[in-house]
Amino acid sequence: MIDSRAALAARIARAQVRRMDRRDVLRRMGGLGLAVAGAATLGRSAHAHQDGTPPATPTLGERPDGTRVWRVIVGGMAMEELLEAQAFFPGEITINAGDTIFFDFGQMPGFHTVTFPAVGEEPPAFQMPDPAATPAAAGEPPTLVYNPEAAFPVGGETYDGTALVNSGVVFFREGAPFSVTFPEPGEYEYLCIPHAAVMRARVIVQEAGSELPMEQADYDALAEEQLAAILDAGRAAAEEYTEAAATPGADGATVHEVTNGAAGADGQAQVLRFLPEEVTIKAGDTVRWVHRSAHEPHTVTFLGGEEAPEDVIFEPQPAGPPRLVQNNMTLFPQGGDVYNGEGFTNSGFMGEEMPGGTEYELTFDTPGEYGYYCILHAGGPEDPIGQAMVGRITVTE
Ligand SMILES: [Cu+2]
Repeated sequence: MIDSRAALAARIARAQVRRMDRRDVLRRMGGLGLAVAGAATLGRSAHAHQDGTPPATPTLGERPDGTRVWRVIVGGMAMEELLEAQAFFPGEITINAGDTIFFDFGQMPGFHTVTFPAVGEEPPAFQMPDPAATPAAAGEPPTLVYNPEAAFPVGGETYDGTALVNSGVVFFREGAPFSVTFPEPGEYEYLCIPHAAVMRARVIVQEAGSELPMEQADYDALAEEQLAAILDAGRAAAEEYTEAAATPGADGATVHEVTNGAAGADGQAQVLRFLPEEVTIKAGDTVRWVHRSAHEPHTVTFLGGEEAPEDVIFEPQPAGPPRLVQNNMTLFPQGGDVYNGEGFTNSGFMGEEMPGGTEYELTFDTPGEYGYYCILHAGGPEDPIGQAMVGRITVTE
């Protein structure tokens, strides 16, 4: 698990050789441009969208042929509080055969998909072992790639239950709106693949011309209520961990506990923060980060003078979309258990069933100020505290 410095430097060098200029890749993919330049991180996508033009929005309501266009909102966010709501709003909608639903990813989209698997079938896996990679040596982790069936659009925009329809990850849509038309009556479950643990919802399609139980305005009001309840649960979760609990450690040192992301409302509310963000300790003390975010992974990452690694490496292909390779530098723990400001030091993805587990400890033996960040929810440790998932440890004599 713990690389030597030399091995680590070699891995960084390898990763940089493989890393392509992201904008170049995106241009080849069809000019996705700035809006996706930081595709995998919430923080960067937020910056990029300030320059983007708003996506075209389909006209809601009745069409000349009597069918309707409805709206469901995909996820929600309170950016200024670093809270994310992982749900569809409303969670259930009843429409008629022939109607269309516009899935609104919003102006500040999260890392979401809208995915209707064929009825009775499992949704595509999000990541998988790279089919093109040579098998990993014993003890080495396999290379993972994002499954193109999950990351990119599949199946057009008509869903009748017989075949997969997937929006792909919103960042790869270049702002193109995603709407689905439902020609066949039935009850259809759908989900967001990256947040499959909690982000699931349902469309009920009645016979054409049936009486509708609710209007769009009713669903909008319901959506607002559901979003507010989830964000409130996130606020309550954040308030539980405002202080770093201190417990005695070895040799008179102290262990300070920092919460690495909290969750509420059964995981639909995600607090994308370290709680508390700033902790002052004495040289020799240990910080223990505890992951409390249910299914949402986070990292604790100190760059130690190295360049910030990309989490996803884009590899252009002769045809079709690029391969999206998961960087093992970010996924797996790196560095030792003492940090003095030098050397890339990373918890790996934390969470149950994640390589970094639910607890991560580092001892600090050298006075100084050490900024750190979550690779998945900030651009780097220099992002301002409070505007992305970053934190700071101040070590005194
Ligand atoms: Cu995070």
